Amino acid sequence: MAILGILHFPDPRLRNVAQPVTTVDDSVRQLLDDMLDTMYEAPGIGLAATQVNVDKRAVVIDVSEEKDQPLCLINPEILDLEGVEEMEEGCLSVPGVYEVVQRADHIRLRALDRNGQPFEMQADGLMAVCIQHEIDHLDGKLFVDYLSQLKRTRIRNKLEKEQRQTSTVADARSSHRVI
Ligand code: GNR
Ligand code: NI
Repeated sequence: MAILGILHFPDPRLRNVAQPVTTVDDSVRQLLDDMLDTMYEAPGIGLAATQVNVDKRAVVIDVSEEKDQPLCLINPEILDLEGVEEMEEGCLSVPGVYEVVQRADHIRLRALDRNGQPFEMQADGLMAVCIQHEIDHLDGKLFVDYLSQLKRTRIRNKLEKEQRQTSTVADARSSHRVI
């Protein structure tokens, strides 16, 4: 069990385009387990390796109510997109921000499972939105990229301010100062 640190917008490392996984070995399975722990703890319904600063095309998702249906996608590829839907999205890398984004509402995809076996699946609704959101992360893309420049700038300013405050508090704590 390990909880990994999650990068926050506008960290440039979130813009990295992740490398395909060449061999699904124990170290990749360990990464997926740590990502699941981190996602459930956050809590979130998905997490991409890019968000925990790992340069691999690996994603974990669980959109179930009971949080008992983990899905691991390695090297996911969209085969087909259909329809349009609007959903309010959030992102663990953009904490506290929720905005409506338009995406396909039905997708088909191919990926490797945690044993390295290729499989295909279809998804719609929240699962389809979440998979597209996670594959975007692997391509260095964030949901705020679909918003207007004005909204994105405001979000960046707000998060930068919060991050300055958080690091001031951390500095004070580590030097035993009271602020
Ligand atoms: O927890 C999350 N919720 C969410 C809600 C609507 C659309 C996408 C998501 S994914 C997000 C977790 C996350 O940041 N994954 O990258
Ligand atoms: Ni996200």
